[in-house]
Amino acid sequence: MPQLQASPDIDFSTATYRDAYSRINGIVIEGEQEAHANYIRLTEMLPEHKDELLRLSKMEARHKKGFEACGRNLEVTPDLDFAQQFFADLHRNFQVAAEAGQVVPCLVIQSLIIECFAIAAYNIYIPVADPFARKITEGVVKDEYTHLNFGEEWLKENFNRVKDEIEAANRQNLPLVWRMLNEVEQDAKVLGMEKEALVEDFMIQYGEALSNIGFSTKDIMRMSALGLAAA
Ligand code: PL3
Ligand code: FE2
Ligand code: FE2
Repeated sequence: MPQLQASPDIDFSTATYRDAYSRINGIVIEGEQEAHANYIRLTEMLPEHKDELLRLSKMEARHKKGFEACGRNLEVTPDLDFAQQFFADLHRNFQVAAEAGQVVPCLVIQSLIIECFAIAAYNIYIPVADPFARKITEGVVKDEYTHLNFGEEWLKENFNRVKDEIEAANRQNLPLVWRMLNEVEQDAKVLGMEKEALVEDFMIQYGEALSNIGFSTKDIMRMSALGLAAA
């Protein structure tokens, strides 16, 4: 069970490790930056939750700073151009929904899909991270569960009214996650993270979230299988 070992045998100073880290580090910095912006944008659609959403957005800004420090610690420059491309499709779908005032796809994209993706990635990364990054990531992942919970709670309260919209947002955006996983597979492997473990953890987090919101097991199977064949 290499993923569970406390001190994996990884040399964090090799050119290969640092090259892969420049893209992964770029991805998490860009992801945290977009999450920060997305929670601020959500205040326009959910003014009654403004204070809570601003609190979440500030946490995302802190996460970004933490991961910037992880890159600096390894003397790596994050590849932010690559990272913007990596998130471009999800980013566009969020913007289009926000402009149309559609809160449901925005919550599905940010609070369900992106947060579950982050939780899976951070959980798998922690046991293979360098000691500095491990400490930072352990703090970050705790926060991400509260962000996921925000989306779950709102979607659960409005479940009957928004069920179809959640399914539509899932159909549009979940296949993008599998594409993103494929794009990051090689670099993640260099960092000691297996794609299978990422997929498995993501499926568990996402399935649990859908279940908490009110979907049946049958719905969850149907929804989370979408596009998975491509992974
Ligand atoms: C929202 O709070 C955070 C959004 C960040 C999304 C990150 C996705 C990461 C996928 C890349 C897998 C490698 C992770 C390595 C961890 C440092
Ligand atoms: Fe975050
Ligand atoms: Fe988050």
